[in-house]
Amino acid sequence: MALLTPDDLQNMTDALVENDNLVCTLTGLSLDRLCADIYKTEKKNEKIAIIPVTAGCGIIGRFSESLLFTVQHFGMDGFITKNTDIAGFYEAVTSGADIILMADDLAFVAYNLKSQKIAHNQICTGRVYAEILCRMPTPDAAAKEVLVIGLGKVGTPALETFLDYGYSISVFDADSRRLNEVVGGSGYRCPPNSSGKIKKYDPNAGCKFDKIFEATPAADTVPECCLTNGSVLSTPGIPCGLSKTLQEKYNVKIVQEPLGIGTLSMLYAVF
Ligand code: NAD
Ligand code: 2YJ
Ligand code: MG
Repeated sequence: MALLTPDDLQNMTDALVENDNLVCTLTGLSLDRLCADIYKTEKKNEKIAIIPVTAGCGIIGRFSESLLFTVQHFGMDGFITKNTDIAGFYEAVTSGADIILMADDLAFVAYNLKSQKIAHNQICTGRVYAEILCRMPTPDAAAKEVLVIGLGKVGTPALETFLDYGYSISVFDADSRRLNEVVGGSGYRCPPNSSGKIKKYDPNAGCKFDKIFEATPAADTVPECCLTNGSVLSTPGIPCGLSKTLQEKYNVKIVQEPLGIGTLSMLYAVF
């Protein structure tokens, strides 16, 4: 389980603003409007409580603050509870919170106290980063091709989105067992009815991809042979899987931000 670090979050406020602009250029929708359209929900003045959690590895510097920035940047009312953990939960509820954001080492959730809707960060992150690629216009409607690198808890829900949009999906994971499970349509969180629509990425076949999704905790996962000039990489993975050299050589546009995009997706999932 990859935990965020305070360093990962150092530039998140700038990154969120820059990515919002880039997503708008690529899709014609701001992140806020994109999430509203994904979940068919709208915010209604909900009060959002962020509860710092000390369990496991403990409080991560800048984590709660980055969540509060995200909430306020998108025009919502939020606060960080003074208390942590269960005392923080009590404080959130008695202070009139409608939605709670809280994370331990294993899960980051949004919970709507009124509707009882709950959202999981990994699922909502995979979905929104995949939707960004799906909503970009494709020059040739028949050529709906995407390369997905990393088939874990974030990458797998992204596959469902690509399947929903009718994409032909090439996949790669360093774990060959996981790769075979996904291509075979079996195993943990594998999308149903995917058989025949997901194939193993073959770096020797010479295929170039305009759209690439990456969700791994490793660097240099995006190979040069899959790139073409102007490829778009939508990647929640930390650190970035594409080297600066290849990014510049192929003029790759990269959607990547460490926390806020996934959090916005979670909030719209529970509105
Ligand atoms: P995971 O461990 O469930 O899955 C990661 C997958 O990547 C695994 O299947 C693993 O085998 C594969 N992998 C590892 N190294 C690889 C390599 N060199 N090449 C190809 N595949 C490789 O992790 P996850 O929960 O899916 O998270 C993936 C990444 O996304 C992590 O870096 C995590 O921190 C990040 N993340 C970011 C956000 C965000 O908002 N930006 C949100 C959630 C997770
Ligand atoms: O409240 C805090 O400061 C900490 N307990 C936050 C813990 C954050 N958790 C993670 O980063 C885990 N990887 C799970 C959430 C996935 C989000 N990338
Ligand atoms: Mg994010």
